[in-house]
Amino acid sequence: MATDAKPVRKIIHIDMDCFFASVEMRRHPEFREVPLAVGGTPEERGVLSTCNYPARKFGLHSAMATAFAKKRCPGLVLLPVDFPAYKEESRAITEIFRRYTHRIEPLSLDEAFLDVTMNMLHDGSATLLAQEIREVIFKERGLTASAGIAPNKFLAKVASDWNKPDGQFTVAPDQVGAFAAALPVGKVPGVGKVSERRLLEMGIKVCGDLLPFSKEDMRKRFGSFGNDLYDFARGIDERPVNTERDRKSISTEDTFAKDIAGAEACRRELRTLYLNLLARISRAKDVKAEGPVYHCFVKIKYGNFQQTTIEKVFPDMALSRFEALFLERYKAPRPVRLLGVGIRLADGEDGDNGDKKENEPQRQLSLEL
Ligand code: TTP
Ligand code: MG
Repeated sequence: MATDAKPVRKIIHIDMDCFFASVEMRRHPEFREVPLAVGGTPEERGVLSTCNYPARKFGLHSAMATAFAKKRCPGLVLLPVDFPAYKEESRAITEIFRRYTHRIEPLSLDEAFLDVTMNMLHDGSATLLAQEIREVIFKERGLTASAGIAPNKFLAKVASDWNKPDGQFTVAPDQVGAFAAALPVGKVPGVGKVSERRLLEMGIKVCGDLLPFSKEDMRKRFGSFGNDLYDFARGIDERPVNTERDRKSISTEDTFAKDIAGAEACRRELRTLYLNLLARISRAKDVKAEGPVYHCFVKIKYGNFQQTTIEKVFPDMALSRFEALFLERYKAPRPVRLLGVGIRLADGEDGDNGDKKENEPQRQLSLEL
């Protein structure tokens, strides 16, 4: 065996089952067995964010117009979207992931890749590890999750759908080629309805049908995605679990129960925030907060929701730097609703931005429907 061979990676993709609806069913157990959807009302021409599995039996799904859904399923219970609750739940689930690995790439509020290559809790069985993570989520949070386990992100993501809901599926390293070859092209992440139709017109139903095409051919037909498709058809995906994505700063902020007013009151809060920031920085292992310069910033949101941020470069990140920034910008004695302090990171550094999972551009659009 070649000594420079890369070790086989172990990637778990976790996707919560009917996430928004599950959080609502936990609050309202009486809706567990009846068709339930979360979304906008027909009056506001809303759409479903998601629906539970009893509702899916009626053909209901995300992004369907609520008015249409109600016609299809007159007994449908509709609840409004409670975004803060789902965000909080997402944070709690991520905390569970962190017990097993810090290589976490959230894709949206309810979905993440975990690189567990180094975790030997079950003698290196990522399958048993995924089982444990799902059990812990259920025990501690009362929600079910599905998981896919594979040597790369592409296959792990596909596999998490295989036994959904409340199930998991493993693609072992020696099954990769066969699994990919048999995969219907429409299941490949990134192949939308249009590409799928084009592929079907070419007589290509499963990834295996793509094997005779050269990389050049694939690029001509599908542009830059052709490269990925060429690899995916062979079960290859070298993309790392990217914990650094969009992580540009590390910060902490607080919205006060009651607006505070005056420089003195604000300075007291800055002190608490500053200590919090230091704690965050020390927890975020890969952050190199060792200078030579620090891009410090302070955020102020006033009682009227007007917001301002001031940032400057300093040779250190002393509390007095943040106080100086605050005093330079604060319009006393206006009431302050929120204060935040942070440092901006140079590209490539790893932070601990709790809001990172909202940065996935495509999903963010749909999540805010
Ligand atoms: P998904 O994981 O796509 O769906 P889901 O968790 O509801 O159901 P499944 O069991 O099939 O995984 O999306 C996660 C959440 O994102 C979902 O609960 C609601 C929200 N969402 C939207 O708001 N709009 C959308 O169009 C989609 C697809 C999801
Ligand atoms: Mg989901």
